[in-house]
Amino acid sequence: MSSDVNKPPILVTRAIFPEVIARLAEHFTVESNPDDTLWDRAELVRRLQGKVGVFTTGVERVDADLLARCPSLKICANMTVGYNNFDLAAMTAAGVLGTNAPDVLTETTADFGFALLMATARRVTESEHFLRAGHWTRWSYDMFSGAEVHGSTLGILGMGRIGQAIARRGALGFGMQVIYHNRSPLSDALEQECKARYVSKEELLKTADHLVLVVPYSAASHHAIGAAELALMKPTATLINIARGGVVDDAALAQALKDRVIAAAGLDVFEGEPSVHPALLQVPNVVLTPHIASATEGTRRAMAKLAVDNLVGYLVHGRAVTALNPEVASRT
Ligand code: 8YV
Repeated sequence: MSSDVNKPPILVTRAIFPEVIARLAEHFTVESNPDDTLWDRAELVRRLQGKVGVFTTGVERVDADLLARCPSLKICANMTVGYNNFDLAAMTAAGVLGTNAPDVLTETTADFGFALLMATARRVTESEHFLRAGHWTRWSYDMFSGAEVHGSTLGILGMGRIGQAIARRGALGFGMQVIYHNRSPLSDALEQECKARYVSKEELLKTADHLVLVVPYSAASHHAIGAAELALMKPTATLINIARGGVVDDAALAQALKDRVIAAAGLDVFEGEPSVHPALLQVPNVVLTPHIASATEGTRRAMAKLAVDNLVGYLVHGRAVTALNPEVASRT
């Protein structure tokens, strides 16, 4: 632990780039976790005692119970854009600022969404497993034939920054017709730029050849895709989830993949991850990746830097860069 009596104490919950710790140490007394030990909640609470700030990675649950037990805390800075680990109302009530890391991962995450779409539609991992298992003995006309990507209809559920970046890739790069559903439609100018058309959720499900989920997780989006929604989709359709586990009912999806209700799925996020529903591991028509959509070195550095900017900005200069509940800041 770097220590200086005049520097406010903060906690970094997981191993992170050395430059992050070095920069934080210029301003704070930093307790970090270079061994990347997974702390349970009791350990997290213990280590948060006396800390004014915490650098979090998007999975540490911050709720009323934790805040009551960590009264010195002033800011929780996620290095992720998603912040469903924060009970923001409880944080606001406790006068604790929450920050996230938007924008810096948009294009990288959209790239991955497209990679997963293409791998799923064109059966990349399924065919690779076949090859590695030594089953490839001859060419045949229908071997691993998949779904067309170019010129098909791309559906997007959740049209924030990442959804828009995926829309641009689909429309401009692959000549796809892009339809989307969102809490509210985009402005006309943005719709034109993304070449995307707003539709009802039902039309989205029925019409998309490839449906990409990019909606934030909340009580409202819990199981937004379950058995009933999957039944509305085309039997040739693919479903891609790069949003959050819990947006999809994974048990219902595994059953739908087994029954060929839809053709295939590509999943980067899971309910209860890092556990994966065992039935998903049994079906061949699903591409599974371990929550890596933002995982390029440059982007992860940028995400971590933004969390540091928020900690330094708020605790040293009184102003965070990307505050989620700025009303807290204005109260101090
Ligand atoms: C993170 C993400 O890597 O930013 C987000 O919301 O989903 C990813 O970029 C992930 O949340 C790590 O927990």
